[in-house]
Amino acid sequence: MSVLRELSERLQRGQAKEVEALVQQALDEGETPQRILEDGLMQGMGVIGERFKANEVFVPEVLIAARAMHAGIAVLEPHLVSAGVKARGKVVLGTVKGDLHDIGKNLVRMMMEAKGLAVIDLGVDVSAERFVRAATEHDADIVACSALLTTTMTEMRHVVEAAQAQGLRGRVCIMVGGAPVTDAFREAIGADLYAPDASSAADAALAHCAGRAS
Ligand code: B1M
Repeated sequence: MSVLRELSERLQRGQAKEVEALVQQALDEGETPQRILEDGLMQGMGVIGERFKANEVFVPEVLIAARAMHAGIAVLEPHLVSAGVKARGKVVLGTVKGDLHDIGKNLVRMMMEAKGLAVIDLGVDVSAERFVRAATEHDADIVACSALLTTTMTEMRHVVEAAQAQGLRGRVCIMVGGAPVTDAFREAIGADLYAPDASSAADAALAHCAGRAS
């Protein structure tokens, strides 16, 4: 089995130590950092994302695979930086003001990172003003808002309004998601993208950034 294939499979099994060692082995064998990232780590996490969407694996398996992915990226990161590998897009992510739920948001971050997107994670209880400030500071492509409560999902409207007030609409895409959020709600508040799960959120974000780049 090739080292990249084994890397992908060990990652899917969440074997962080083995993933670290295989990333180092692949580097020693002369694989490029880009290929290790895309054909090893991201490929493995992509399989997990698809299986999660199909209800074949669940939150714990995704979290364990993501931990293995982070272990591999930690070994790879200095080589990625020196090889000048660029992120495919920039996302400012957070759970909206008043809401402390972060398990789904963290899955969204992991899936997005696995697709090669740079994610600035603002954490939980994030005000509309903070989302917009961070989007400006980081020159983000996407502001991604998560909410788990029917009482806090209305905060997403404030994010759209704050982006509008700062002249960011049209420049920054606003994506919304979380258990009570629907596409009809997205439309009602004037946000741009809705995704029902973490894997679809990463796909939609990547498609948006790829569309902007071309
Ligand atoms: Co809370 N809670 N909770 N809670 N909690 C719910 C959400 C609730 C449905 C439970 C219930 O009553 N049955 C209910 C909400 C009711 C409603 O508004 N409709 C509820 C409540 C009421 C509350 C409190 C108000 C309880 C209280 O104190 N009286 C309180 C609020 C605190 C606050 O936020 N201010 C509260 C507190 C908590 C804990 C702190 C104890 C804990 C959170 C821990 C944490 O996140 N670190 C907690 C938990 C764990 C839950 C449940 C049990 C699980 C939520 C979860 O993590 N699911 C939940 C009941 C349930 O769902 N069974 C519940 C797993 C996660 C992977 O799914 O986050 O939906 P989810 O993410 C999905 C998708 O939604 C999507 O992708 C993910 C997976 O693919 N997604 C996005 C998420 N964000 C996205 C963003 C995107 C795209 C997709 O684009 C940007």
